Amino acid sequence: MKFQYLSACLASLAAVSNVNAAPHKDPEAIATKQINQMDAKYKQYIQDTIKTRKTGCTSKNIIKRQEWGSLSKPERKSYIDAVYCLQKKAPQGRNKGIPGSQSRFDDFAGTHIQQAPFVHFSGLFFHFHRYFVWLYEKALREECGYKGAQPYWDWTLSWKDPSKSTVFDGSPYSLGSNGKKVPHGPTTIRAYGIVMDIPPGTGGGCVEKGPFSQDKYTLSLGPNVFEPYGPDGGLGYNPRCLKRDLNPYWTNNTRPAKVLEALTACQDIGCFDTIVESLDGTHAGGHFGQGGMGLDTFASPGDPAFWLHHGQVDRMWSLWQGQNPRNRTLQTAQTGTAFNNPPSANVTLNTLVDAGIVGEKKSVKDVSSTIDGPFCYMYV
Ligand SMILES: *[C@@H]1O[C@H](CO)[C@@H](O)[C@H](O)[C@H]1NC(C)=O
Ligand SMILES: *[C@@H]1O[C@H](CO)[C@@H](O)[C@H](O)[C@H]1NC(C)=O
Ligand SMILES: *[C@@H]1O[C@H](CO)[C@@H](O)[C@H](O)[C@H]1NC(C)=O
Ligand SMILES: [Cu+2]
Repeated sequence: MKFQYLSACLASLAAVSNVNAAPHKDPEAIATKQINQMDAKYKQYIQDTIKTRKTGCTSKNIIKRQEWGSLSKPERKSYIDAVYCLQKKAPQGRNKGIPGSQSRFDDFAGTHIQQAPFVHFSGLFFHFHRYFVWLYEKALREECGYKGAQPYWDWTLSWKDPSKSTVFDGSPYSLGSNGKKVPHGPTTIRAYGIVMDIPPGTGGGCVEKGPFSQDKYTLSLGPNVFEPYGPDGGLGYNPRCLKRDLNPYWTNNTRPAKVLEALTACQDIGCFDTIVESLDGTHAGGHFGQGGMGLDTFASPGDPAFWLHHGQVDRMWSLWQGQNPRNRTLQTAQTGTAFNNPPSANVTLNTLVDAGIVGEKKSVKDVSSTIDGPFCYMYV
């Protein structure tokens, strides 16, 4: 029965020789269409809310975050140059708990290592990462003269083969290529009480081509969750190349149907978080699909692609909030430690989000909206 349906479907696809012409047969095309409708509803909400405003976040000053591939080549170049700039700026964290930091860029990676046990598998996951990406965007703009917005990586455009993504295609307008293909076994990761073997992907060595390849970027911090561990709990200086290991097995978990499932399954943020952070969910799919530093749930911001991946995670939260903003924007759930271990207080709107040395503490309430608190941006 299943096979008959499949062959009929393939026959009809072959007949029109255009997958998009038969969207009723392709579950991913159907999911994409529904995600686009949710995206339109989200944008409408933001635009309707700010259009009559004279002060605060208005339609004049809102920052519009775009998908990486929709930026022009000069725009992508200016983003890459700003990241290089941050990687050359003097660190501020060396005598503040991040002894291995060589730059402002490393300050951010070190802050993530420090905060990791509180901001993953917890009620602070979305809040911390929203604030953290915003602080990074702010540093690029204010410390490195970047004029644009933080871009995002829409995984659903490249889930079948991430090496074809504009983020990882290795061109001068990407964030560098896959890692060099080197034979290797699985990587065992240990974090938050989880032990997991990640099977090898399609690369595994140093980024070969494009920005952030071996000759252009040296990673300073980590690893924290796989061997050989870096010194001082990953916060010491451990110079080496940036590795990647693009892996379609994992990016399969970022396909449109998975994104749609996460966006539609839950009315409450605890449920939504559990689906997004699940090991077979979209968040892990993007990290593990990138491989290399992406496997390190503590030190992963050392790969510049982290910031585009978490742009998309934040976009998913924004889309979910935007479907029922009055109910969902200020929801909280869970506690402030991974799997509530060790046990900690419930997260409330007054809980403080700690950004260590890269930003002052802000309340959960303040970072819950991208337009009502100190932030003023949207995803387009
Ligand atoms: C992706 O995952 C689905 C569901 O787990 C599976 O049916 C499918 O074969 C996978 N596709 C690829 C290309 O691995
Ligand atoms: C949101 O809606 C749910 C029911 O779907 C309700 O239980 C909850 O109290 C609402 N939350 C807020 C913050 O309005
Ligand atoms: C924390 O949240 C749980 C689940 O929502 C609730 O059962 C518990 O009473 C809360 N604890 C406190 C101290 O508010
Ligand atoms: Cu994180």
